[in-house]
Amino acid sequence: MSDYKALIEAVIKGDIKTAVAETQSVLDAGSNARDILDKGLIAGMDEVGERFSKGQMFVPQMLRSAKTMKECMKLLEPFFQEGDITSKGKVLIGTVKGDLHDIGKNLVSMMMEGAGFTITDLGVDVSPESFVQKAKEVEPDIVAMSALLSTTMPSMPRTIEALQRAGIRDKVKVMIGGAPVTEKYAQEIKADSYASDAGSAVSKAKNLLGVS
Ligand code: B1M
Repeated sequence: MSDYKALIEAVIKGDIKTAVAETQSVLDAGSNARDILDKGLIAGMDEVGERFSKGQMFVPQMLRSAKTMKECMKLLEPFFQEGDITSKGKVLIGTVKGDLHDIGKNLVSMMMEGAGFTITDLGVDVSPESFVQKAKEVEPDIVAMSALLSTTMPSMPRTIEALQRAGIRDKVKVMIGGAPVTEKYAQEIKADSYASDAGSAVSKAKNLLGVS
């Protein structure tokens, strides 16, 4: 059993060098990537969030921790690739308007890509109009939205309404997720699916499209 204490500490401190070295060292010791992600990197970010809520950490430190996590994720990325040749479906993904959080969204993209979906990633702060414009262009099977702020969640129903106005709501499935988002909210705004984490986003996407 690996101990992720040093990795968690390095993520909290935003110590990129130590965190990357620790990630490599637990990988070399035989830990699996999923475990490192969940029990090391995400556990560290959860503690960062806690400390931020209590006023013990501030935005610049949060940013540094986010950068640290991103650098470590680069080492884990190859382990999430399943190497499928044919696409399981097209996914258009973005973090909604007003929201700059992209770590969770990138993780969802990465896992979906690894599971064989073709991803178009619009990045962060994506307006309903941008989702619609790109959806017309790439004709995705799934429009996937991420929100990390309770204040940006209303951009999700706005995007669904915009898809409706553009006449493409019936041609796509809508999946939503992000820390403040819930299954109940997904039902309220008539999204087709909600996923609580990147792993379940993959299985829910497969269910939505009826692929295995
Ligand atoms: Co922000 N931030 N932040 N932040 N930040 C939170 C989200 C917060 C909970 C911290 C706190 O107060 N405890 C809080 C939100 C409160 C709320 O509204 N409920 C908050 C706040 C308030 C803010 C600012 C307003 C702070 C300020 O300026 N005063 C500001 C807003 C900026 C903006 O977006 N307009 C802000 C800024 C930032 C940084 C830029 C400094 C940085 C983001 C850097 C980046 O992303 N490039 C940041 C960070 C790092 C965080 C915390 C600490 C970590 C987020 C994260 O990356 N988690 C976060 C606290 C926390 O979540 N513990 C916090 C790790 C990531 C893997 O998890 O993103 O949840 P997550 O993704 C998960 C699932 O949610 C799910 O799968 C992922 C992995 O399994 N998922 C999906 C996500 N999207 C999905 C989509 C799907 C399905 C599943 O389908 C489509």
